Amino acid sequence: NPHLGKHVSVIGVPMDLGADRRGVDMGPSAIRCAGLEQRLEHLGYTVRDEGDLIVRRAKSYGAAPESNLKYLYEIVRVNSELAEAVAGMVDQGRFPLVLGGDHSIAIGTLAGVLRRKPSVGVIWYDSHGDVNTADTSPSGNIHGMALAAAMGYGHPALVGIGGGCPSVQPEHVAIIGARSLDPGEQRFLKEKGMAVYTMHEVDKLGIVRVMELALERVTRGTSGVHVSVDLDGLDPADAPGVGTPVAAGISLRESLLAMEMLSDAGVVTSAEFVEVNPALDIRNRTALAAVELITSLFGEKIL
Ligand code: EXY
Ligand code: MN
Ligand code: MN
Ligand code: MN
Repeated sequence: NPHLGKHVSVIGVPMDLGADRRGVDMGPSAIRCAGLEQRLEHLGYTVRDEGDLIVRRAKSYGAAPESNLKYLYEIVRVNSELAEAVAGMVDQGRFPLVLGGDHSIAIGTLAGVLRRKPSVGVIWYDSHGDVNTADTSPSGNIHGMALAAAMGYGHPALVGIGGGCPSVQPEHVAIIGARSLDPGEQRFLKEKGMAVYTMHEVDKLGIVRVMELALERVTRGTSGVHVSVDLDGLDPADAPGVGTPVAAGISLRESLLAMEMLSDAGVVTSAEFVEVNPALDIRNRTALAAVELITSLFGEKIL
């Protein structure tokens, strides 16, 4: 177990403004409720729960007047706080584990990580690409723009989160599980030559080969790997409680194996689990799946 003996800081971000649909703000609570802390302690980690950031939700925080970006300024404010918190955890040698919340919080997590590890690799486990910008977004929902913003593309207020931190490099990213990409996103991904393992590759090559290829991609020329898991990457049968479910996804079994392979590689330095929506869930199944994925990522073995 490559992480064992390490210290973990858990921080919750009850954000749903980036999704513009209520419910994912309850994600951090549902994941804690599913037994996260005890499970990590059982694996031998020292866990410090830093609590939740405060997210203010009011109509007056609506779209920025000059753009179609919904709740832009509150999302920027919360993500700036998150970036500070995450950078602080890295400084203290603690593993940042961020609980969402909608996927817009990846901008803050990555900004914090990038300030300390300017060439971090990124695993983006998601049914979506999240590489829209204000110009290509069909919805104005910022969670669909998170990866683009972390790469330095999009509204200056989003790109500027973290105060001029470096950007994620396209060659350091692997997207896994994609099956819903907007036309503008398809153009972006091709133009930047990004590694996208869609469901086509997952089905054709199998999750093991896909993870081998993805690991090769995110470890070449990087220091450390950030794992960003959007629970909608999983099949809705295994993770029904997500804001934007997309059919024909990665199974929980395959996803657990994917996390185990990331753990075995011994390269992961931060992680986030996002888009759990308890309001749409069945008996907290999606939060329980998130906890299983987290413990697998942290080296839990069956035997
Ligand atoms: N691509 C669509 C949009 O930009 O509105 C849907 C994005 C959903 C994003 C989810 C969290 O990954
Ligand atoms: Mn996402
Ligand atoms: Mn998604
Ligand atoms: Mn930045």
